[in-house]
Amino acid sequence: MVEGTAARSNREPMGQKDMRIGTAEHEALDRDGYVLLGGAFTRQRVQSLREGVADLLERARGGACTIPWIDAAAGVPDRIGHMMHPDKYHPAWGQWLADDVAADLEALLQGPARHSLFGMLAGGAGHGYRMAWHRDIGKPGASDEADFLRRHHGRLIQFNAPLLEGDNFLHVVPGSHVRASTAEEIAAARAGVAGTIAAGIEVRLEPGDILYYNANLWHRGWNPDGHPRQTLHAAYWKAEYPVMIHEHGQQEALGAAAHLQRLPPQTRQLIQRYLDAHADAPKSLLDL
Ligand SMILES: O=C(O)CCC(=O)C(=O)O
Repeated sequence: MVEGTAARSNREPMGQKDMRIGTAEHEALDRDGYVLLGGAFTRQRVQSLREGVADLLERARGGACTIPWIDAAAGVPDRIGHMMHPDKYHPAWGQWLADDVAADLEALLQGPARHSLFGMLAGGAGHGYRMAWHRDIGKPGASDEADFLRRHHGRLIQFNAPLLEGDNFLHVVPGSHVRASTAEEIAAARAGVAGTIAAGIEVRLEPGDILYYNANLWHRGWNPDGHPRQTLHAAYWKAEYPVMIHEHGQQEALGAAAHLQRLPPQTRQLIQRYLDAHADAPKSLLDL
């Protein structure tokens, strides 16, 4: 890895949400495969999200829902999925999406967005977390790899938004999202956690920041010493994409009438579009 960090675009929190994504942010996403908005959310917003997570952990400890734990006694969760589902939902994330995030997503995708996945990357208690370098749904080495990546670029967006300080656990290879993989990248993926990519950089995030990125950027999660981490992590697609295999199976949980009714309108719309895009025989992105 080179010594480098992702450039940040500092923005006024709140009140500016319609203007947050402009030419510079689109250019960054197209050029680098990611855009980092520094200081995008207020302290109060971060606090409400932390309280939502604390409440979720408390509910899980009480048996109201199930989450994976690194150390249940110490209250340290492992990565949690499906936090928009009724059992793990908290109004803090529904309100945050509606007030602060939905407009960014739709500006970056240049059109209506739909829910795909929403959860939290978590770590702590000295429990090491190491991922191999990867593209999320790519075809490294395929002859049509670059065409495939270009076809879907700007139509999916993923984010990491940390709630704890010093989040430098995501590594990325800038500009790797719309070109064929290099021999080094393919070898790194094959080598698993021992793989290295010289052009990889660490993304340094603090609470209130958000990194929007193309999930087919070469990247990895890397927290070998198991430092505390709570990072909201979610993915959205342009609404016209049918629900695919990797995100399928949420329609029953998300479609419960009482659940939909309690969501703020913009958040409900993101979920409703997922329900509308349901496919009985879902495909892989590789086949779209
Ligand atoms: O830990 C991270 O920030 C990255 C997670 C990741 O790469 C993945 O879920 O595919």
